[in-house]
Amino acid sequence: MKIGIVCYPTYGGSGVVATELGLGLAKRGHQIHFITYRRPVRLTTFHENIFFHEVSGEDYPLFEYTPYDTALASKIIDVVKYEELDLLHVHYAIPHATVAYLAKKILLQEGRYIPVITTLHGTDITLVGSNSTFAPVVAFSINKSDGVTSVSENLKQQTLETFKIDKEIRVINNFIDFKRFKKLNKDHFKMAIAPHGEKILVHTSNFRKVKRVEDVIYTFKIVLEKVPSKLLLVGDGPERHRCEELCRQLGLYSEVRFLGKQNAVEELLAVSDLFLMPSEMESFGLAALEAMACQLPVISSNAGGLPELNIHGVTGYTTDVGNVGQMAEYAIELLSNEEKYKQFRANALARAAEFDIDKILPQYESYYREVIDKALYRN
Ligand code: GMT
Repeated sequence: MKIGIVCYPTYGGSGVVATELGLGLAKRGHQIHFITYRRPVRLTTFHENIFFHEVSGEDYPLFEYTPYDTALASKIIDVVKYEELDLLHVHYAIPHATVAYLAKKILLQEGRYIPVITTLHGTDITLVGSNSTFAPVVAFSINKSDGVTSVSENLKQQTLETFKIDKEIRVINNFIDFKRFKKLNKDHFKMAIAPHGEKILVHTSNFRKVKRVEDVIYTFKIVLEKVPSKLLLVGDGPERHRCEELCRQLGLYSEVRFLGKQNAVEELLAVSDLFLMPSEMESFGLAALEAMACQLPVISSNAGGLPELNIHGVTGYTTDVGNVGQMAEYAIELLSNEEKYKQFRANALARAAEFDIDKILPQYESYYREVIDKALYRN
């Protein structure tokens, strides 16, 4: 198939999933066309089946903001026509589902029907999409997509509760590539971070409010009273500065390392012992899946789709949002009981294996075929 992928090219989970999906599909022989304003961060290797079409906005003194949506729609029309795409798969509803609909309508006038699949990733529904600034347009655009997928059952239910949706929503979970995310032997690195054999707790995110990184720090503070440990904070975003200040105020700064954005996250996960994800909302929790693939048990909140991934008492523990005392208690329990910890580690890996890229990609492929077949019938 010739597939156009529209996504945010940044470190956000939706862009990561879209890029890994494109890479995986290209390896399976499909031709993939990324259409976005910058080369996606995870698109680092050359592949003969991968093409990148950059959307560039025109600056004009009249525009306070460059009209990206218009430029994106025009680029989509171009790529669909000249590359003869079979399908357009847009990730994150805002504004991609809306722009895809506009492009589809324009192409239809020229006698070409391009089927569109929208994948809902989370905040495009829960945090941003449900806001009245966007809601009517988001609902309309989802309903106008030829196919809609959601990354968890919970997000599907939230979408149906938030909007009046007359489309079937197919749940296709996030996935993981075990060639990249696996337990690596990085003992020298571990020694540098924790020279006295301290346990290493880790959190990776884009440091937005919804991630509640402060809860990670408060949890760590309690753990540190009982278990000699270090905390790795990986990623960057609006809350990072406040978190750095909090660590200073709590006298933790020398026990915590802020590592900023990292490309080789798997190397940091490889040296860690426990992953923390206290999010306010999380449609799936890709970062937790990456950690589990590297054999890390997860202590997370029970928000959104997290309990679908992190099985309480099996792969880690889940608690109510903000219950740092309980999170710390669970962390201390796991880090102090070697037998239990080993079992949870094995369970985390086994659970992650259920989301192996080789299991999830075929679900996308067969959904693509279904949607394309329906569109051909329409023509
Ligand atoms: O919130 C993020 O970390 C970024 C966000 C995005 O849309 O880029 O991630 C969402 O999509 C990921 C991939 O499907 C999911 O694994 C994350 O759980 C989800 N984040 C939230 O729901 C907050």
